[in-house]
Amino acid sequence: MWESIKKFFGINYKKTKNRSAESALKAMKNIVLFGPPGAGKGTQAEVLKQKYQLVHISTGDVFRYNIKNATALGTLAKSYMDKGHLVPDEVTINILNAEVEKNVDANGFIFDGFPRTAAQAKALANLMTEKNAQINAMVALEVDDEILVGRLLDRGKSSGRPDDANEGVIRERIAEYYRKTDILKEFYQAQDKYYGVDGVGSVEEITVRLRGVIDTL
Ligand code: B4P
Repeated sequence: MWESIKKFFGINYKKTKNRSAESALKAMKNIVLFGPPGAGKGTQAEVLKQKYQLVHISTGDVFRYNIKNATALGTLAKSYMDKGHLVPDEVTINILNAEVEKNVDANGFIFDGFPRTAAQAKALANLMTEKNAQINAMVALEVDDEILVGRLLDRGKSSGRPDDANEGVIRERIAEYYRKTDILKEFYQAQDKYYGVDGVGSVEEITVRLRGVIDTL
């Protein structure tokens, strides 16, 4: 199974015997916070980054910042986000790499909303290998689709986010998740790094559940 997934993602993990590389592997905590749109990734990442002193990278936030500042990247990202589609991999992967490079002294990262495709997962694995680091866990917030739609419509009343304002666009985002993103569970399951957490309850209750996983890493 893992062999076929490795082939699918084109991954070539090199085993290192270098001691400093091994200690880097131990020292850093890198977590992929995963889940469908509206699962609460951004909400929980805000809490967890303080708790564990990790750098929080949200590709969605980077795109929204660029939209707000009317950059070329913002214009491009908006043309996809407004339809509920994913921004192309090449652009998103470059953004992620640049965000990681800005934080060379980090204790580790919370990746929020990245990876979302097979190509992004492959790029993240390669980046970690280059840095003698690894992804310690994919922690997934599990929430029913109808609850997601309700949460996002609710946020749309005040957020000003066009992708939250229209139920059709919200449902397209969820469909895009099942088309391109959901498959990544298998990728991390095959490495024994997948942890599913019930994402329904109060924000505080869910943080306790997430900490129950992260504290064991
Ligand atoms: P993102 O910015 O990643 O965000 P999201 O999917 O909308 O939501 P998230 O899960 O973070 O939910 P949140 O905490 O905000 O993506 C936006 C778009 O950017 C994508 O559709 C795509 O176009 C593009 N994009 C981003 N990354 C990309 C990538 N890697 N590749 C390609 N394209 C990419 O919570 C949602 C709502 O629920 C909030 O209102 C919150 O208050 C509420 N909530 C949270 N927890 C709750 C709880 N426990 N109970 C009740 N409500 C809760």
